[in-house]
Amino acid sequence: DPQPADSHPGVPVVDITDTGPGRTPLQQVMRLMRHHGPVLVRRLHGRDALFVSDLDLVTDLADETRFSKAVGPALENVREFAADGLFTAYNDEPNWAKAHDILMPAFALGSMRTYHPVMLRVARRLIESWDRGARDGQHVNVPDDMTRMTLDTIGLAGFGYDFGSFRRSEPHPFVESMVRCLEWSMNRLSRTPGSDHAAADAAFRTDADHLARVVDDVIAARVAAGRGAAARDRADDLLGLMLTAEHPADGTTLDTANIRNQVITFLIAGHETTSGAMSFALHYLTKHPAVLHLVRREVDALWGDTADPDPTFDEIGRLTRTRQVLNEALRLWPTAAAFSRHAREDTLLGGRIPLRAGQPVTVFAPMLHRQPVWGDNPELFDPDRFTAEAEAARSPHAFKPFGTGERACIGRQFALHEATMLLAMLVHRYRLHDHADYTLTVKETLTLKPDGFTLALTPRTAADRVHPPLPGVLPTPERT
Ligand code: FDE
Repeated sequence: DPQPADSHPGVPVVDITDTGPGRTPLQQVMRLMRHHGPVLVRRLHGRDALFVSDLDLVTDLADETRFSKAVGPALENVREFAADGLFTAYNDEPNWAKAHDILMPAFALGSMRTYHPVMLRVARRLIESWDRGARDGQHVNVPDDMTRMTLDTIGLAGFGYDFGSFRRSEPHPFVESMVRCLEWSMNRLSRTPGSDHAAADAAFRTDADHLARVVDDVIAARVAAGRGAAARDRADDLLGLMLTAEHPADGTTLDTANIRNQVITFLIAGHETTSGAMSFALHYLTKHPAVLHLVRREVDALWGDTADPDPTFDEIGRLTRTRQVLNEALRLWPTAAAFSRHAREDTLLGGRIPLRAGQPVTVFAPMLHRQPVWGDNPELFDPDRFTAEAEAARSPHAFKPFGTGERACIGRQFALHEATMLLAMLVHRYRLHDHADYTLTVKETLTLKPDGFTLALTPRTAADRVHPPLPGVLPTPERT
């Protein structure tokens, strides 16, 4: 349980009990930090939480010899439906190391080659649906469609299961249940002690049971496909590994209950965060024509006039600009905004803040990503912050959208490959019209996404794809 705040001399204590955290608790912390600075204790109903975004403190917390992941209060709530899945497992829970070791190879960079065709197939579903929107003059709902795409991708790539999200006019029921479970996890943090939440808890149980049922279907579909050749071919996807791979240490496989928790975990972790990141990136592209122009140059250089390019795995690795746009979107809005750490032994954080062993500290990425290390205009969207030179000159701890250390995001390469490819394909194919002059409003359901962001689309033409030479670049001399 939390330390009384007055044991942190010099750290401001902000009591939010009167207003509560509201529907946007993360953006509230951003406001509090803008006012009180990058280290603060937020007090709610007498419960204290220490938030930090100071670079030297985050650097200290990344020291794995002194600190490790804490399953903070928010993740404790997520544990109610993801239990000992990778994201929510305690460090010393045997299933964490076991599942981590078994699944790691499936997330190594080389494995992305295997997922590439599936990612491309799902990207084309989105494009088919956006083509229809463009033809009929309909707006597309960006975050909703990104979520369709990422759910289908993780379902097919990870588990050989097709959610068929683009065939539905409403989100897949799994998504609706999942979003309500995440909302319940978030809202449960701000409950007034003694108030009655029986109805909310019962609704949560229904949703959590629904998630478990869908996942049991996913697993059953694979087990039924059973011993056939098709199943053998897919034995190296996530589900195949979980059902068959033996842990090198003791030769055992994961138990059924844990496999269910892992599938729920991957379906959640693998799609909400990634779809939010792509949505923010598209938002910034529509607002920054000069940046959009540079991304167009990059994709046109690769795919030129081909109306339906066939992106290869290696081409995605060459989309430097596109990747920088994504990183810059994740800087301003890290869709998994916070993660928690705790000290292994009693210690002084950053040499100045006393911490007891096990006491949680929350690293708050949205404000870490706006610290002075980012220059004097951190609100400005500028992908040049992620050129190789700029990155080399900056501390690696200044940018933490994927967490840190051994509990950092296992899906990072997966998410980046999927998102970079889709963004590039969209920029190559469409003119993006900010028809509603959209003003960014960020919706929170533990993760972040732009609320109500829609675009109008028209196809780009061959003429759109002809670029004059870059200023300062001499034309190639004519061969004689
Ligand atoms: C993880 C993660 C993290 C960390 C958390 C803590 O520390 O608590 C973070 C921050 C993240 N993650 C983020 C993110 C973002 C994005 C876009 C993503 N993410 C994506 C993805 C995809 C997939 C599949 C995933 N993801 C997954 C995952 C997992 C499983 C985990 C756990 C790990 C361990 O082991 O712990 C994570 N992720 Fe992420």
